[in-house]
Amino acid sequence: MTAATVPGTDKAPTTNQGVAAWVQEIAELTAPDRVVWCDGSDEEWTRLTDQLVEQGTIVRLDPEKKPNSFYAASDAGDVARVEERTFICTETERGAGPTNNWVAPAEMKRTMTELYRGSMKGRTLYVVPFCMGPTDAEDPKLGVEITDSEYVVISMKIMTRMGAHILPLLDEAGDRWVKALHSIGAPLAEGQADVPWPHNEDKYISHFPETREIWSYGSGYGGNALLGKKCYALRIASAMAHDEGWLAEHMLILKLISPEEKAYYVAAAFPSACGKTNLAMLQPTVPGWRAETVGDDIAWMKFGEDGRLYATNPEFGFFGVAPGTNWKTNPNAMRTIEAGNALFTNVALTDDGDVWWEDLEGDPQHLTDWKGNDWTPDSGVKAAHPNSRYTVPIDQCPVVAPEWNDPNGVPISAILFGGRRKTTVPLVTEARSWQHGTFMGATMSSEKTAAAAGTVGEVRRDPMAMLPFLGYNVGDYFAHWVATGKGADADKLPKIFYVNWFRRGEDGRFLWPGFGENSRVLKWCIERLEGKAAAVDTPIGFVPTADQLDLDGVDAERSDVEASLAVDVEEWKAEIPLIEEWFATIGEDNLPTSIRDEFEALKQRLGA
Ligand code: GTP
Ligand code: SPV
Ligand code: MN
Repeated sequence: MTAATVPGTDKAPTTNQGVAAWVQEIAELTAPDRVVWCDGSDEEWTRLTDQLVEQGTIVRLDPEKKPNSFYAASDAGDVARVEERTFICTETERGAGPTNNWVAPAEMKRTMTELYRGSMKGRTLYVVPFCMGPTDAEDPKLGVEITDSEYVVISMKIMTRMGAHILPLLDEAGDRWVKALHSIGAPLAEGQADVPWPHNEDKYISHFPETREIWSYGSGYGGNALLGKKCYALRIASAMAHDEGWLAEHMLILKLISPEEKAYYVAAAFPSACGKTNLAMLQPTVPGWRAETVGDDIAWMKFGEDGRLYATNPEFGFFGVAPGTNWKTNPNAMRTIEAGNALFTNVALTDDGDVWWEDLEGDPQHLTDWKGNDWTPDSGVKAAHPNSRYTVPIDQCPVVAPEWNDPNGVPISAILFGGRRKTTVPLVTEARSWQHGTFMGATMSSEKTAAAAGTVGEVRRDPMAMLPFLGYNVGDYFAHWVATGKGADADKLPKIFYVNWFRRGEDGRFLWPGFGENSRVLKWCIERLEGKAAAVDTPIGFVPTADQLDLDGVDAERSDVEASLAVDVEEWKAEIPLIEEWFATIGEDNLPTSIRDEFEALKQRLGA
């Protein structure tokens, strides 16, 4: 089939010739039955959701319970990001760095071109114009995703600013837009019946940071397929940020309002499934404090004219972990979901057309689990996949900050780094300086979660929670962080803290109650900024005692809180060889000397 014969190819609603030519080129390569330019309208949503219901990919939930909402179950082989199959394709291997899988761009393009050849046969090629971040930004970050998945189109509508209103920006963009190519890699032969979740065993999630392109193949799931999210807003954007002098980070953005009605903005980097969405929608338990949400997963941070660091959320929706979310842990997420317009993936389906997942209220006696099997409490398996998710628009969140869509962003006062560690890392530690905080971020570690395929629970270094999301060399990234601090007015820089909500007692229980109670830790951080709270100067940084935190009415044993705050020098000495190993992976040539200096200073303070 030649391009001219793919119906719809010539219907480009943009004057940007580069976009039209690229769509034509991809239509020619992938050979779909038709090309559809998405407008993001409600009619389009209805048409696509109706079609997906008909195909058996999604199920409409009872509108009385979840208006305009749907349930999808993926194939069991396509449930999470695939880090082993994620590639950073820079001209040199050093460009991608030791933490990424690297293949030279020309070689990757050769391989994938053959995979894409005819990969959309029997399907529709959708063109999705989108913008990451506010559309009225000075330099709006545009993209065009080509996909052959209706599920991806409706997910992109929830997660990004997409559709006809992006076209005027694209018309003016010249070549300042990202080509984001996605195919599930499941062509249909003439007359071949489709399956509910088509995908391909052979998966490639490839990035070309130097030419700002993304090529994704074989997966229809989340971060593999919604290319505006991790692929663009982190991997490609981190490379842009490095070149242009800003930061693209895996961080939530939270607004805290003190009893004196003073607003503070906090950004926090925790690895996948380690509490960003929950902290972003925090309902404080400390009297007098309020919280509002600006973003739950990604922050783009740039210096403003006043010398402060301003953050914007490039996304338009939440792609939240379902299990563990309930009216007690995250009431604001529950209210956001109740408002409707949500897509649930790999949760369980109730007999009365609603959804359920582990730890949600209710005591269902029968469900259809995420694999489509009958489930009862005696089944002995989880009803929802541990990485099951809800996708819902951010503006439905009852505590969304009014300024969430402000193109100038919000000024950040504090940055939190945090991982999931059973031992060693105290509930909260304040860094001595930006450079020390950068060292903390650079050496943070976390137990692996179900958000990525692989072994859950294994401790790995996850610098700034960016290990799977960095589009260039990790050593250059650390240097970029250090330089960001050096180039700024120290008084205006955010203070950096290291937190761990996940420390455990010998019997495995969490020492800290977490969730809304985390507001007590945030209150201490804010009071540190204001010079109002005390701390102990320990070898690893400033750590409060239990007396120095506001624990009035906390839902925890005093001794547990004390244990959560303990700095155990022996445990920290045991971290030293692990950090040494991590730095060896990065390579001394790549590691900034300032980070090495911080490490030597830590060793000295520990007597290690
Ligand atoms: P991604 O969307 O993958 O980036 O995850 P995330 O960082 O947004 O994590 P999320 O807030 O969705 O939380 C992941 C899991 O951690 C859920 O099962 C939560 O219930 C649990 N969790 C979140 N915050 C806390 C906390 O403070 N304490 C404890 N014990 N668990 C928490
Ligand atoms: C994460 O894994 O950090 C997520 C989910 O936020 S995904 O979009 O799949 O990356
Ligand atoms: Mn995430």
